Amino acid sequence: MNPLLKKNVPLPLYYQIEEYLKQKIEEKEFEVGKMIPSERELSERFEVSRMTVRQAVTNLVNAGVLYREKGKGTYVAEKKIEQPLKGLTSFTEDMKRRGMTSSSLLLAFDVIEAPRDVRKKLDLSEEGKVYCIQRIRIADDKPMAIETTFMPQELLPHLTEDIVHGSIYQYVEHDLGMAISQARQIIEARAADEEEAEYLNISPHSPVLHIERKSFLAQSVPFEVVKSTYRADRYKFITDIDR
Ligand code: 16G
Repeated sequence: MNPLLKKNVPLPLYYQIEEYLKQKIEEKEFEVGKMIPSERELSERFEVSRMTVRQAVTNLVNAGVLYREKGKGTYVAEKKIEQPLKGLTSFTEDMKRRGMTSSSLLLAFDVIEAPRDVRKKLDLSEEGKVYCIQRIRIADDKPMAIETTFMPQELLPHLTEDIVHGSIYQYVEHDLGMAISQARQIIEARAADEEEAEYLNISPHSPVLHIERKSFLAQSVPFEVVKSTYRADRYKFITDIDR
């Protein structure tokens, strides 16, 4: 038996190889953005079949620890951003806290008749108009999410493209002096469609996290419904739970 693997433990070989690769990444022997040894090299190193190695590598690719480049090899992915599910923060604040620079690419800034579901969620009348703002949120020059924000026009009559290039939360709180008090957020897993994949720079059908947030000002006045698509290979959401 190869000394790198343990025989007397009830852990499958591919799992042990996964753990080995993760440890090498943690110890920075395999560096972010660099290629890991080929399947052939790894199968020789562990003295196992290439199928076993492939299983381990595929699992780590699916978990976002590694990524494959067609015709080249398998590389170490950047560590995912850990986003706490506590505290109602904005993208700009989240990135700043991590020492990253945030920016947005504005895809759309329109005033439209609210779609039915949005109208209901924002407690609007039949004629209620909303801003429909679509932004790609970028951190350190990399696209992280596509966000579509709906906000009642009558609540923010002077909103401009310039403002939404920056931080909407900053504008609402600091410039308008309105307090953002709470939100409800739903997270679901999905596969990226063609358009999302292109904007997020991932392959079509890659896993993404779809998040819908409805946020309120004081006195439970809803002020935004935001539908976003986050790269599942770049983000994980963390929550502490008490019993
Ligand atoms: C976050 C929020 C989004 C909010 C935005 C404001 C999620 C899923 N979404 O991206 O609801 O509108 O921040 O960001 O957390 P800004 O102040 O930088 O414009």
